[in-house]
Amino acid sequence: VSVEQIKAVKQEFTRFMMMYKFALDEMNTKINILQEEFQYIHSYNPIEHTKSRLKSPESIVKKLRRKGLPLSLVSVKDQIQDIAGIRISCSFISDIYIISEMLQKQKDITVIECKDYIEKAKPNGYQSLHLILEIPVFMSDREERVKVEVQIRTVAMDFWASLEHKIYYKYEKAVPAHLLKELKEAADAAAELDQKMERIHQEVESAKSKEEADQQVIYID
Ligand code: 0O2
Repeated sequence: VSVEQIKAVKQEFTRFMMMYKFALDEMNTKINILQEEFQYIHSYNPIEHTKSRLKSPESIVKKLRRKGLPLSLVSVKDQIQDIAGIRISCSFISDIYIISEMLQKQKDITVIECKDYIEKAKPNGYQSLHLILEIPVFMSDREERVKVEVQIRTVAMDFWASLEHKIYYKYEKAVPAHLLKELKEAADAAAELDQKMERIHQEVESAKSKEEADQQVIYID
């Protein structure tokens, strides 16, 4: 293999990853717009925080190997759906579905997949709403449709998932049974807390709406 060939491959890969970076930028802008506008109209912010990342080349290669796929950009583009990933943490369960709906309704977004691990949690207790969305990215000489994975969850679900992820990697995927049991109990406790917070939130929101409606009534003597 010549130096020129290596240079060309490197350049092609950098261009390929740039496409995902632009898709992340676009999706982040969409989320920021929703957040800002929602805050203005409803006087509350449905998003606690967001975090986005591009999958590292090492993780991409690992995933290709795990799935038994060939090492090519075509198979990466077709088969790996989370090269560009955004995680949105919300305060309440209802916020998750509000954000998801607002994104899914946008005309330039194609919904490739929607996995609801809130409606039906994973056996280990994992909860989250996963969307695979495709958006157009316009570059100097071409237009590409690029996939972005959006994970939407509550702060409690996120807290649990980060601990579980750490434990999973610490024990190199052979987590002791007692820890798995405790993690499942923690997930159930987090789900219960989310439901309780949701009930309180709904009560406060309906009191707020009633107050606003009352203020709009004009009394004429
Ligand atoms: P990382 O390190 O976050 O990138 P896929 O493997 O993505 O093609 P799969 O497994 O059907 O297909 O996707 P799914 O179920 O939508 O899960 C994808 C991502 O969700 C994972 O990415 C994790 O980020 C998260 N996730 C799913 N299950 C769990 C879980 O049990 N615990 C935690 N902590 N996170 C989970 P990666 O690529 O596995 O990992």
